[in-house]
Amino acid sequence: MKLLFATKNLNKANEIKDILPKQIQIITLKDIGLEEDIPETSKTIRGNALQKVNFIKNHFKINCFAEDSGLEIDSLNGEPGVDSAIYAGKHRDDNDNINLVLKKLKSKANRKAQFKTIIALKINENIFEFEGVVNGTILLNRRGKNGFGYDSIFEPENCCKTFAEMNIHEKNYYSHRSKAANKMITFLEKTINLSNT
Ligand code: ITT
Repeated sequence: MKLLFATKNLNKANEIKDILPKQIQIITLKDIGLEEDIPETSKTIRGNALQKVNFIKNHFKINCFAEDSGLEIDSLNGEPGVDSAIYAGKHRDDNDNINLVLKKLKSKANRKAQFKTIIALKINENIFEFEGVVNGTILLNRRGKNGFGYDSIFEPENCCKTFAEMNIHEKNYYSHRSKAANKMITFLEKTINLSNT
């Protein structure tokens, strides 16, 4: 089965490719020649995932999935949340976003947070949603060089490494994205004859 993954984020694409069974092949936005940004104007993570998948289906008429993810910090009332990519501004800079989080948490004792992913899958005209959440802690300082976004300051529960200290397989053992993707894979394996699509 061929499915378009509507993302411009190569890290996300690599993480998901790492766990997909070989019967599911990913097509990228590059493969369909889409260079413009897909609008993400919703106030929720779920709304953005739906917006991305509907945009692709309406314009290209192909089965696809999209995901939106965010970091939700308890003592910041769920911020940065849906604004995770642009927390420190529209220039979308991971380093600036991390600095802002660390600054806002400076006086806070509670550093609990969660990463959340919602995947929206559109097959023909039907939409299916899959959620993945991982709880953890925001560290005082960055640790590790791998990954992207807030990986270097997030340590998942029951682990002593940040996501940025893990390789892709280790991150996929814990991550919000792999939890949502594994639910989608189980759904596809149960409901669709992958070898005939
Ligand atoms: P799309 O093309 O898929 O939209 P994006 O990078 O714009 O890619 P989002 O809109 O979902 O992705 O933005 C989510 C932001 O949340 C992302 O830029 C990171 O800052 C952060 N984030 C999401 N998942 C993350 C992860 O696994 N590790 C670290 N940061 C993550």
